[in-house]
Amino acid sequence: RLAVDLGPNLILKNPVVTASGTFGFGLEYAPFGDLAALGAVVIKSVTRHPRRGNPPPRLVETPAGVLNSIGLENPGVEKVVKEILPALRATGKVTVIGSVAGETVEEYVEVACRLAEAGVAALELNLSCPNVKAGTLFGHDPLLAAQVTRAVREALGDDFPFLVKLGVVGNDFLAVARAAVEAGATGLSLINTLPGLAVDVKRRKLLLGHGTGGLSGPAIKPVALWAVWRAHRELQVPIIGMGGVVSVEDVLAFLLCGARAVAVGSGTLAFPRLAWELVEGLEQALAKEGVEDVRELIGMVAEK
Ligand code: RRO
Repeated sequence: RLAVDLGPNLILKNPVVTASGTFGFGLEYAPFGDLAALGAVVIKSVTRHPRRGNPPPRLVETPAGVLNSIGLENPGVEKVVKEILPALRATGKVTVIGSVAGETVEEYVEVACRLAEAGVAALELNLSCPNVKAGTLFGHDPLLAAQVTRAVREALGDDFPFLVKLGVVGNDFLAVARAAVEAGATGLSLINTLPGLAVDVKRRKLLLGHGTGGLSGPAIKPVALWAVWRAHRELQVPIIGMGGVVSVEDVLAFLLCGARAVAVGSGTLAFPRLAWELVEGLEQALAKEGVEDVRELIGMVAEK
């Protein structure tokens, strides 16, 4: 009843996945539930070399949601392939989606190939990190998005599934998405965090150590639903939808707008068991409404 198809060679047992970043490399959450029971675990974005990330503070809670400025902290692809992915696999039959970041086309290609060789089920190309230099370079320009996507597609061969992750501020996201799909991306992940900041009024100073950050949580949910709905209508490709998901109702809203999978992000920071509860809650909601197959709901929102 819950299985969804997220592109060539990529069937998920259910549509609930974790958003890159907020779930670390998955291992941090293994004490809270069986990672293999989730649709997939999307790991933190990985670069060629280790990165220390931005200065603290790197997280600020606001009533609208969480601001982060992690700055792409990660241990580098070598350690991820040699230590982290084997450890994740040792916990069970987890569907792992690797997330790739970089500053150049060559870096994206190298990291993508290393993760693919290490056996991840699919990849997400993160073209939209708001917190590092060049983080959004490729995601703000259809030509650059096409260039990096084509290079990764050629390196991975024809059948390997990979999605491109985009933000929706500072770009014409549909034009970028279309260019990426035409260049070989099999799907989209929508949306990354929105640019934002918080002010320490007493000290007349920006609160985050990096100054600016990326906003996630309830404030961005309507924006994310809009982006998923638009991309589904225009491009008809598999989409992982995310932004402010905390309830089964939110999961259903994203599915109805055209997402084939739905990611939980900052919601899991406050409530680590959220992803598992959503899988169970979704199963119960479908049974209650007599929906035989979750795929019946995808993109079925009426416009009036
Ligand atoms: O690491 C981060 O600061 C970060 C990344 Br790579 C991203 O894609 N989105 C985000 O909100 N933070």
